Order: sequence, then structure tokens, then C-alpha cells
Amino acid sequence: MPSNATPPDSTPPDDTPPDATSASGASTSVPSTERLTITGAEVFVTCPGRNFVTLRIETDEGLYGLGDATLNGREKAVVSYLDEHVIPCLVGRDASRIEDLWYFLYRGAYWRRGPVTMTAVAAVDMALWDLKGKALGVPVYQLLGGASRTGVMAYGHASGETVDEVVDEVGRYLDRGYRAVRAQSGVPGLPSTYGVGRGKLFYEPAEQGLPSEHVWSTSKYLDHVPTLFRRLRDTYGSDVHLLHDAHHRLTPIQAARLGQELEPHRLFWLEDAVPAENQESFRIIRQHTTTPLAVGEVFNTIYDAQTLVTEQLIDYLRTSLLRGGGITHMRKVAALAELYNVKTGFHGATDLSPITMAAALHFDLWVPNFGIQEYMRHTEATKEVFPHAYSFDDGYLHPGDAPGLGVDYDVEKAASYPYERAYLPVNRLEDGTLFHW
Ligand code: CS2
Ligand code: MG
Repeated sequence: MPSNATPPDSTPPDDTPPDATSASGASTSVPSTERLTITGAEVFVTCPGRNFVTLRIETDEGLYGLGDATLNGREKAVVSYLDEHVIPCLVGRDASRIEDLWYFLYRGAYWRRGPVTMTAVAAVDMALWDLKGKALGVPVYQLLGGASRTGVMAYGHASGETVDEVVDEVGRYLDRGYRAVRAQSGVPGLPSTYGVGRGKLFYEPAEQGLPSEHVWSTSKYLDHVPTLFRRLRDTYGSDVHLLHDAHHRLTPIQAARLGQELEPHRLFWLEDAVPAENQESFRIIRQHTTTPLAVGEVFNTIYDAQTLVTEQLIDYLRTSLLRGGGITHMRKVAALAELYNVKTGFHGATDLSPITMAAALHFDLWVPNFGIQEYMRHTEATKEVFPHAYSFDDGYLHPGDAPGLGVDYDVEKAASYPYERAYLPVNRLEDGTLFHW
């Protein structure tokens, strides 16, 4: 059944709140001018160099809202979840009731949480906030509470096979005006490693065809990383913010050792030091090092980070709007994090579309406990498919002041880049043990 048809077996649900009559007898129903009826929705998949999934929600006012629904390596699972299980329930509902619809999709599914479900919820949520901004003629950051800062500090990705290459690449990011740079280098003795990209301005880990298998050695990695950051500090001094992503590959005590050895180099953060399903493992790391810790790009609700935040085991929470159920959920997560001195540090890799980047920048401009925004640029082809109002200047990003999220989707251009199945790599230890990628 086309995803924008009204289900044959039911009239559109009437979700107008019942006409509650106040004590004075006056009707308190929502004035019809505020209603924005959803008339249909469509899911698009495009591949301008990598796959992106986009949800477009149409309304009776002729406005449409856009949401990112991309899940790297599992794109079609989200397409099906939206097409088959979400869109039929949206048609006929009031798009202005964002909070109610969030709970309809979260509690109404019964089977809660998980990356596929929460990516689908996030796509709807982003589209509804986009619609509300468009209907009121204001950028989304104004709906959240207005700007708390003049710009959003970004960090870029410098990588290279050797330390010398990374040192040069960091210099090129500083020349572009970045104040913060993530540094990842090849590891001597390993044929490849995480974060050393094929391009220079962005790191694209997904590969078409079946998952490639990489080899990993924690001992070789641990012996190498402190050298990289010693060289970077010796070369660039202490003004530049330096970040590093361990990409889930250490044990807590290994992470404690690395954190200690990096302390003289004063990192802005050490990211994904350990796989974080076991939040308690961060207690061990925290006991041994003052290197700031960031985690959470694979989380999808507050419950994945609740211990980490309330025990102040981390300094930055990486969960993006795309993974964490959209603006509606993540602003509650940010509010909890603020109580415990945890700042935001949204994931912003190339596998999150410009729609997520746009939504993130509205959120980043507003959120009181903002930390930093990852900015792994998109290809020119991607920018043509997703024209947007956000901009980068002198190390800072800004969402722009277009109504809504300030991003669009060129359906025709998108159709010229058909989907191509791709997978994230798989990692094995040198003895063949299947490990964390
Ligand atoms: C990385 C990502 O940007 C990051 O911090 O962890 O490159 C991550 O590997 C990809 O987003 C996975 O799709
Ligand atoms: Mg990461």
C-alpha cells in the first residue's frame, strides 16, 4: 500500500482533544487555526556517495516537514518500520501535537527503544519540529528558547597513516579556522584502523558490498597513541582543542592507562573508551584519570546513559538527535545532564544527513549545557540533494534563520543516486577473535 494512503479500514483518527468545558462553561478545545493535519508521508532513500534515508510529512496547509531516518548499514530496516508501521498511523493526525505523537510512537509501539525504533521516532520528531517552525515562520532554535550563544563550536577530523601525516592534517584544519580537531592515525604493525579515512574532509566507514574484515591489536594501539598527541602538542601548543576516538575498543583498565598517559596532553575528550553497554565500567576509568570522557553515539534513550550521567562518570554525551528519538527526547536528556555537569557533544559523522546536522545546530545554539558539535563534512553531491541554511565560519557553525530546520530535500536529484547496500566493517583480533569495530 503506498505509504501516503489513508488506511482503507478506518477513518482518520480524531485526535482533537475532547471539548473539555471549563467550570465557567467556556470551551477549551484547541483552536482549529493551530491544527495542522497530516495528509501523507513518504520515505526516500538516496546514495550521493553514501546512503541516506529521509522522511517527508505532508500537511493540509501545503507545508511539509523533513526528518532524517538514516541508520548506517541498516537503512532498509528503518524504511520498512516507517512505511509499514508508522506512516499509516500518522495520516489524519494533528502535526502540531509533537509531544503527544512522540509518546504515541514510543509507548504505542509496546516494543520500546533500540536503534531502528528510535531512528524512526527521531525522523518523525524532526519533521514535526520542522513543520511547527515553518507554520509559525520561525527557526526551530527560537521555539526551543532562543540562542544561548553566537555560534556552535565545531570539531573536524584529521587523520593519516603516520603521525607526520596527522600533524600536517591538523595544521590544515587549523588553517580552515577550526578551534577543535579530532586526531586519528594509523597504528604501526596494523594494515588499517578506525578513523583513517579515504577522503580528507570526511571519514566514511561504510563500504558497498559485504562487510570487510579488519585486524586489530590493542597493545599496538596503546603503545602508539600517546606519541601522536605528544607530537601534536609539541607542534601546536595548548590552544587547540584535541580530541580522540578509541571507538569502543579498550577494557576499563586499558582506558584508565590511556587516559593517564594522555593527561599531560590535555585532551578535550577521549571518546568511546570502552563499549558502554555496561555503564558501571566507567567507574574504573574515572577512578584513574582526569582525561575528559565522551560516549553515547550508539545510545538511543536516556536509559542508556542514566548511570553515566547521574554518577558523573562522563563529561560529554554524544547521542545525536537522530539516534536519541529527536528533539523532544534529547532536550529532556540534556536537561538531566545539565544537573550533573555533563555537556552535549552531538555525533555528526557523514552517515547523519544534513537534516540531522541542521536540527543539531538549532539544538546546539539553544541548549544551555552545550559542549561541542562534530562536523564531518558532506560531499558536494550530498549538499545538492540537501540544500541547507546552516554555515561554517572561523571554527563555528550556525543553523541560519530560515523557518523550521532550514534544510530541504531535492527529490529529483536524490532519485539520480539509487540506494546501494553498504555495511560497516567488522573487526577481528590478530588471532581471529571477533572484536569491536
Ligand atoms: C565515529 C563515526 O564520528 C565518530 O565519532 O564514531 O565515524 C562512526 O564510526 C560512524 O558514524 C559509524 O557509522
Ligand atoms: Mg565516535
